[in-house]
Amino acid sequence: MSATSKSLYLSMLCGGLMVATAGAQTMIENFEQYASDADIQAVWHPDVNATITLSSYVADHSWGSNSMRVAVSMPALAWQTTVITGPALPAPMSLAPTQYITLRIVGDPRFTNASYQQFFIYAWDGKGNFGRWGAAVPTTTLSSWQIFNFPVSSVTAPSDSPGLPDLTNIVEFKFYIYGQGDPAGAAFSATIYLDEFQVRDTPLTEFPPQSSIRAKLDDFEGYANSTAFLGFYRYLNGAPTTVTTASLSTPAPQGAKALKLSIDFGAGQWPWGSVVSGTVAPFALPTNTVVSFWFKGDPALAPVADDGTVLRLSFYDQGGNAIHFSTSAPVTSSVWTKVEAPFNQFWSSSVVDTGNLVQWQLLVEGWRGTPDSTPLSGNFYIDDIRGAFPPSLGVVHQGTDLQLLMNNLMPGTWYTLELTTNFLHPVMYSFPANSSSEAWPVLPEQTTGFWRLYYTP
Ligand SMILES: [Ca+2]
Ligand SMILES: [Ca+2]
Repeated sequence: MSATSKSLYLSMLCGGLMVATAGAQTMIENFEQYASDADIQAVWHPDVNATITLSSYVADHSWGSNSMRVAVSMPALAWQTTVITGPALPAPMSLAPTQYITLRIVGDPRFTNASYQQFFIYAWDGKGNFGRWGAAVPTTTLSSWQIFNFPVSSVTAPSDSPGLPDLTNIVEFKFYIYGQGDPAGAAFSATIYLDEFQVRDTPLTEFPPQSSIRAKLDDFEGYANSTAFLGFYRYLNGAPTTVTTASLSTPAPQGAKALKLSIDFGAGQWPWGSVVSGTVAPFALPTNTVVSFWFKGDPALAPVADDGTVLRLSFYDQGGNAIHFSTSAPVTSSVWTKVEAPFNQFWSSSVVDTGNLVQWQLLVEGWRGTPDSTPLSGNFYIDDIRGAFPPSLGVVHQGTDLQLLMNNLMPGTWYTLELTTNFLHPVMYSFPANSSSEAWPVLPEQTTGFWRLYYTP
């Protein structure tokens, strides 16, 4: 017995060590080693349009008490850019394509003065080649820390680089802050903060706790007319040559109203039109969610349909990152189709906080086509966008007793719980969920039990 325990203990320890390796990260700079402005200015060197100082402004979940404050002035010059040069690394670094370059950053709403505002991390190799990763400078009006996670594999070579860097021999990093496009906007000054510049095997994510679910996204019953609809939704089209017009349509597969999108697709390739919802209180799409909606397309598009003929439903988190579900067949179908989108069929090119989504978008793309494709119009109908959330069951210990734990409940929804010990005499209880999780006692004398929990949408 003791040999078994010993080998079990050892195998658990190995598991722990492997996890540690898989979660490896290298902190390149966290600004904790500096005691004064002079200390940080001796190591990091801005150009004449920036001043760097040591700051005690740090993110809630960061380690330590220091960040770098960068005050920049952006004259009204096309492509105005400030460069902050970091120290030569103590030893060359090797970055794996599967890793992430991660940085904490606080942006500044004053960057909205510019028609182009990007923050880039540049990396040099030992032979003078360099590449970069970048994203828009955050301009949220709520001053707060954001996280950039750039896949190492997404490195690109700027036009003035002799070539992509050798990622196994990185010797120096610099930060480039673009603060003007062409033509330049008005001159402005801004302040950003940087911290915890690191290389990680996984993206750094610090999402807030998951919000509650939102069963009904929209059934379009609540809008008196298209003006009321456009008080909540706005149009977003792929190009000015595509025009979307929304109205309410009767009859509908649910209630009395459905949404009608009349889209005049412009000439050329990839034309798309969409409506984007207003921002709502954060809601979650748990991983067992099935989103469903009714859709009716337009056979007028059938002659031009190709792999660019797509219906897409997207959900956005508070950082503007989206998950998408797309399907093609309903776009050219003249009959109402109930489209079901399980969570695992949504896709994304970024890290999305699916526990706190705040917006959705309904998009129809006409075709991939060719540069010669001619304009064409179509009418599309949508109704009753909702999420279904199968509840889950588990038996857990509560002190010395057992209890049945019911999760993924929708507060306010009536559920039916069936209990049986022998399948002959099931007992049924109906109850309204008061929260997303509820417990049911298991009687001490009960040695066998079968439970079933369900609701009727
Ligand atoms: Ca720090
Ligand atoms: Ca409806």
